[in-house]
Amino acid sequence: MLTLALSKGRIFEETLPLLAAAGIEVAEDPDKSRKLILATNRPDVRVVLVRATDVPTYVQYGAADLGVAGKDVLLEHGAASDAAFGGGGLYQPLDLQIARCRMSVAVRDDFDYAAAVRQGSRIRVATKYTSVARQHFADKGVHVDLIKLYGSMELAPLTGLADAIVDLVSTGSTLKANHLVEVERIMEISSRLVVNQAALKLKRDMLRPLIDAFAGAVRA
Ligand code: PRT
Ligand code: MG
Repeated sequence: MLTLALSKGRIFEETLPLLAAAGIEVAEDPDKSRKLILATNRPDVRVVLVRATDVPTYVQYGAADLGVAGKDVLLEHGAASDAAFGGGGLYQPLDLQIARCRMSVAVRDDFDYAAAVRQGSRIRVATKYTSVARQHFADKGVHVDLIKLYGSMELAPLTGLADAIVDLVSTGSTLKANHLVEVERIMEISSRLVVNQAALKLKRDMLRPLIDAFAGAVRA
């Protein structure tokens, strides 16, 4: 049995065509059922639905053989995971080029970020991505106080919790609707295939064709 960990929403939706290229069809619609384990047209392949941030954990511990996770999630997971797992015990064979966005710094449209940086002020930054943010500002020599949030980062500058946020941006409409402006792009983000290293050896005959089909679909 192969177990694939996916999160509901954009990752699930955008992984479906890749699965189709490997001849796999998910038998149920996650929006219409409350099931957390979904069957496929292949009796030896199933999908488990987990929170986006939990995908690397399921794969690392082998509860899922493979999964799809954003680079944002993988970077934060890698920073937090036990060194004994050698960087998470996760093999990352493919950039699937799906769920693309960028990680950026944004501030209220009336906040002069450039001036704050120039003056060497301490900037309060709210984010879910504390390790990427810490590294980014350290590289720039900008002094920051990081405030860890788990959601709705956009609210932080509007309520005075923070001067800036580090968040994901795709169309930019969420920033715009909340009077925020993007002042720095930190990195491009897309989702990666992650595979459990032990499974790669033990289930190679099942995994290899699937990885190859995904790779072919990404190139196409
Ligand atoms: O939503 P939930 O709290 O359950 O979990 P999650 O946010 O971790 O999952 P999900 O499904 O929303 O995101 C999964 C992955 O999709 C992320 O890890 C990213 O790699 C990727 N992705 C791609 C995005 C976006 N685009 C994106 N736009 N994830 C989140 N957003 C959010 C962003 O945080 C911001 O609030 O959408 C808003 C901005 O969108 P625009 O279009 O208004 O700019
Ligand atoms: Mg979300």
